[in-house]
Amino acid sequence: MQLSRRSVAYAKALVSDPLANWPFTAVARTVFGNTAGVRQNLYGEAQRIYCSLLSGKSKRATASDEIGMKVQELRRNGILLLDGHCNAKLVERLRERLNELVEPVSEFAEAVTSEKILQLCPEVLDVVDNKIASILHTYYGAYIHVDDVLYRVHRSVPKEVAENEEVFSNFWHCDSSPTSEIALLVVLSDTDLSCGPTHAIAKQPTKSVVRRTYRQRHTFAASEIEAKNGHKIHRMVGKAGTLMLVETTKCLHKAGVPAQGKNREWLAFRIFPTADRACDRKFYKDPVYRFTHPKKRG
Ligand SMILES: O=C(O)CCC(=O)C(=O)O
Ligand SMILES: [Fe+2]
Repeated sequence: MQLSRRSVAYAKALVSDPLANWPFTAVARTVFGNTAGVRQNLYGEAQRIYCSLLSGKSKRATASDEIGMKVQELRRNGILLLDGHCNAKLVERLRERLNELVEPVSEFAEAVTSEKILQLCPEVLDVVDNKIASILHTYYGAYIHVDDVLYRVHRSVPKEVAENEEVFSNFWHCDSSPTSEIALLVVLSDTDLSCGPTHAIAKQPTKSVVRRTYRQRHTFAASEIEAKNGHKIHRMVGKAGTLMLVETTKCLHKAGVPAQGKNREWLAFRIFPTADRACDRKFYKDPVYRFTHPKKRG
């Protein structure tokens, strides 16, 4: 009885959205080496190519050596850490304003939504300064826009809860977004290992783990994999203003869990390439997201 109900539900899901269901999802994991999904990989890569071709030569020009090296690292690993990048005054200003706006979302986290931030604290976009924009322009060979920005405060969670429940993306995962997206994470409070930093695994090791070992978010033992295969786990520690660019669709990652009495205040920008110069470094909802997530946004 139970089985037949499950089969009917599966058959319905398969008919309404075949690409978002098994066996397509399983094939996509093997082909792409991430868990973002079929449409997310196909549309994401198409968008990268389209935007780069249409942005013209100016955005494909060679960058300075310093920027060029950072872009190489970002392309190779899907992860780039910029220690203490934002200046202290900007960090303090944002932190003060965002902490006035923050609201509880659960027992363990507080947040400010994208809509509220853009209305009441639009200076968050100052984080995407000339250096970050140059890195991203060179990386994409295209203009960029910000699709979404979120502020969160993560607080400590009892160990037995954090091990069994997903309280705030604390299980290893790849984001289900178009793979053209890059996340720009910024800590607004000094963050050491006890503050529950973001953890991430580079692109190539993620591919091999997803193809061989990773099955489900809560059963993945990353530290065993690190010890056995030498896959480095990057931990985003640093003083307030430290920033990390991550291809969160292609790199397994998770939130660390703050120890008792500790917390982490952080911002996450979701950035896409665009061929439209007028959108560069501004907030703009990405139309590709509508194709990849037909049910989520109207
Ligand atoms: O560091 C974190 O809290 C997790 C972040 C995350 O999963 C994401 O931004 O996609
Ligand atoms: Fe994530």
